[in-house]
Amino acid sequence: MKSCCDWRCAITTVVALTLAGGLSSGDGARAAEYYVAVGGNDGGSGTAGNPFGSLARAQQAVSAGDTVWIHGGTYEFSGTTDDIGVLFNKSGSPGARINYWAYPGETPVFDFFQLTPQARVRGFSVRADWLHFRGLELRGVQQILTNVNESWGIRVENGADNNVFERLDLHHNEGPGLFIADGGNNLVLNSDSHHNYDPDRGGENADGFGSHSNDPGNTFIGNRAWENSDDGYDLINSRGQVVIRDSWSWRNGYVPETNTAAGNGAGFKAGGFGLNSGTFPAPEDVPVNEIDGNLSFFNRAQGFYANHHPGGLIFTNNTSYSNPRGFDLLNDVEPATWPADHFLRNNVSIGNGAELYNANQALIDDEFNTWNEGWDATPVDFVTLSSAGVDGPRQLDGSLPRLDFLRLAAGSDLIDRGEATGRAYWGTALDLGAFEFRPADADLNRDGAVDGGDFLIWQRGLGLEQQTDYSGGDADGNGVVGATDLAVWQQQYGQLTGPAARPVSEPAAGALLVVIALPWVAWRHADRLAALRPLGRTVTSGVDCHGGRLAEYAGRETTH
Ligand SMILES: [Ca+2]
Ligand SMILES: [Ca+2]
Ligand SMILES: [Ca+2]
Ligand SMILES: [Ca+2]
Repeated sequence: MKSCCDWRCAITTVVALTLAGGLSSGDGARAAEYYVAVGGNDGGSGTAGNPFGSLARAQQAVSAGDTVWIHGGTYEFSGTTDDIGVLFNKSGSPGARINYWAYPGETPVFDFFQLTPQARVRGFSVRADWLHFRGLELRGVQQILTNVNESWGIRVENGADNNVFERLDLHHNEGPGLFIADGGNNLVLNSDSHHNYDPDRGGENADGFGSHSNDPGNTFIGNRAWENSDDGYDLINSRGQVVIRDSWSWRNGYVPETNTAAGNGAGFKAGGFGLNSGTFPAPEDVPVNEIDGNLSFFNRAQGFYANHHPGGLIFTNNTSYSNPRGFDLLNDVEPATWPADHFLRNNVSIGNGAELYNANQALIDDEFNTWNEGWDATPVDFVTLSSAGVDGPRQLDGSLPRLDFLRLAAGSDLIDRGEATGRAYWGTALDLGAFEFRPADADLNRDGAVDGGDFLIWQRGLGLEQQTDYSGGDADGNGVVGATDLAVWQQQYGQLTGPAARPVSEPAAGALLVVIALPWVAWRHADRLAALRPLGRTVTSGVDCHGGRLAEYAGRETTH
């Protein structure tokens, strides 16, 4: 295994290994595949032609490394006896997860609305390790008793470790969509949690996602939380360190689809242990939760909230827009007793009632944010402030939709103004905010010249979507390969050192035809390799993986 320079690198490695385990687990020669379908037969063999009717039956059949393919349709749960829809208590093993995956192109829906015991209800209760859930929809978990707290869509508990929750859609549950009560190194990836509301407690407990475990390494990447009655993401009472990265949160804290106040309404509630310092962990045990690259807007209370956390939380490259409080850094620490300041770098706060709140300068360490250095964010810094499409379809690989919302506009002075954190970037440095600006550049094969070789890449790539770099032909960085990329190529044709070089006049139409017609000897093997290697991009791996300041910060002792 590669060496790690600090804990952030370790977390990245954990995520990489977690995913690798998930992706490889179906490849073992002896791995079996089972099928589940609505109306299937639990007395059958679970084969493609004779599927089981329930996940519970499939779980009896599987061993580590096996995959259960779940067909689309609605799986209804009912009765007054059981308080768990599906209990997962059989583990996979390292490198051999048990996969519970939606059959390709189909959406299995687990509907718990008719499950009505006199108890708090769990849709899925996950009490096992090395499982991978993918492509499932869970809805309708109810609060039956009126004198108890919330129910749960998915409750991760009893020390459940190393599970992956991917591309899940958790909604209209009377409690949190996904709640990690116990266990560590779980990854929640590209999942949605929305319209969850616990009416019998006035909506005070239905978060989109919650992680409240004593075990470290729970990680959230690429998720969306919206229209949940309490918070989007909540890390209160987590003694294990949590990372939330590249995720979105909006319109939390209301009775869903109304403007009626319900629960707390933080987009990202990044920690805290209540108000009684007698219950705080020892200073050395306070988790340094990391909140990086996230977008929070239209929430009822805060975009990002420290929630009295008695120690240094890390907020980097987040964008907070149109919340009453952009970054609320409430910190009840007695500096002589608890460890550190909240650490803020490269964040954007725009259009909030207060861009910064409870920001006691003795208790925060903030530089390179829009409220520092005179870099105020204004609307012209962004392509658009319209949030249209935020709840729209995800990309084919499950990643977040590619929108212009709150992306930096060309020429913004927030581009290349950030401090290095280890996060990948284009250009000469990290930008401020959640979305890195990718300059328009037609040197698609990264060989230092804009010429016919680049045109051929564009031609081959025409129509591609989900582009994240230049290699497929996306010259203007809007994620798709189309006419606007050809326009960039025309503009930059003949340049030798990229877009920063002297502008060259647009080639005449005749020249274009010549370019198309000529056999391009310049298209060599080396060019193809170069095309796969984005220029100027750092990668979050390797030994020197993070900025010295962060590494230094994470390890430092309290001296004040
Ligand atoms: Ca909450
Ligand atoms: Ca940049
Ligand atoms: Ca080139
Ligand atoms: Ca493009």
